[in-house]
Amino acid sequence: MIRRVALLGLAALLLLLLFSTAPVGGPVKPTADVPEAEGWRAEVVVDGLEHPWAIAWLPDGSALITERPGRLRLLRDWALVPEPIGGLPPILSHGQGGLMDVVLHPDFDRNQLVYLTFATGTPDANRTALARGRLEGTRLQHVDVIFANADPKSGGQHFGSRLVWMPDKSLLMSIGDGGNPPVSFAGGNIRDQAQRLETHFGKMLRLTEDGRAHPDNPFIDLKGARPEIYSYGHRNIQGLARDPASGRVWANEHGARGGDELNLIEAGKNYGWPEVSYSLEYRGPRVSEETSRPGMEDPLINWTPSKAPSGLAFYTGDRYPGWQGNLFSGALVFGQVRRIVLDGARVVDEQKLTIGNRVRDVRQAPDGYLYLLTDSGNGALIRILPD
Ligand SMILES: [Ca+2]
Repeated sequence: MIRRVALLGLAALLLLLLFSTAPVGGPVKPTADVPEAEGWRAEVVVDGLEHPWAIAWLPDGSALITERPGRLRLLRDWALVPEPIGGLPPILSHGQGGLMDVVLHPDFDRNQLVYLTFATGTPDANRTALARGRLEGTRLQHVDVIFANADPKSGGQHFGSRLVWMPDKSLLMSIGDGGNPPVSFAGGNIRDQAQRLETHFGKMLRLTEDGRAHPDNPFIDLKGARPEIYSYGHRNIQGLARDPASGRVWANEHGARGGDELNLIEAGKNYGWPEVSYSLEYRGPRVSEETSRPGMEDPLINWTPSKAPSGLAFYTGDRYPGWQGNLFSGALVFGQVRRIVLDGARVVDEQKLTIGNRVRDVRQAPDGYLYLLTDSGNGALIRILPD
């Protein structure tokens, strides 16, 4: 009798395994609210910025700050120089687009090269682009647009765009999916392009320092594919960071309603959008019935409801006890920064730093402190201090 019950139990277990519809990796539990991080305080360094988007620190302790309407500002001796940096390429300020990310070349000390991502064109036909120029005093000289999306889109949504350097001085650059329905492209919703290797929409690119396709890119020999593509199936990556010790590249991207994601980015991989998502359409129904599929990467975090992730930093300093090796992800909607504790490639804990304004960027400065840019209220640069 006992043996028969055991056999029945075993059969039931086998049936359960056989017909289980759970995805391979298991559903990614949403993280809505999380506990407050302790041991920190915020102080405003400077304010009066208009929609600041990104900050890059210069070797002399000053910094460059982008403002989305198309200005590059110089912060010198902890004060904004009134006159913006001159010599920028033509920038389209429209909706979510404008001047976005700024990074310095790894050999900036020697070559003074500054890289900028921005929207260019017109409200009806615009592209995400990458420019490079040499910083001489308060002006960019020898400015070249070294990459632009091969195809124009219409409207003011989903431009991306963040940059991060790889150790071989190549550059990862994110480009958004082009916008929500009914924004169209080639007879369908433009967001479907995130799954099509023929366009740059909804992709992570890997470029040489001159803006060309990296020769090791995963689809470089695939006929019809854009050679710049590094990974695909992204909606709109707004934060990008690299762990210099492990080499892991982390990105956070927006869903529509819910389903914002943290992903570990690897060459050639498909991150699912819009075929696989935890997101809802703004009008209510699911974007997809599927949240996971073999051959597509599951997010490490599913932020539902949306926190609207922005800048992302991997913290390597020692200014705050216990924070080394953590990710810090800005949140536009909740006016927070999320502290994400990792164990290798796994997320093991998440906390929040409540700031109270939309956080657009999070960066670690050479002084070892974390700095934020807020783009609501009186746009500010904020320093996080241990308390
Ligand atoms: Ca995804």
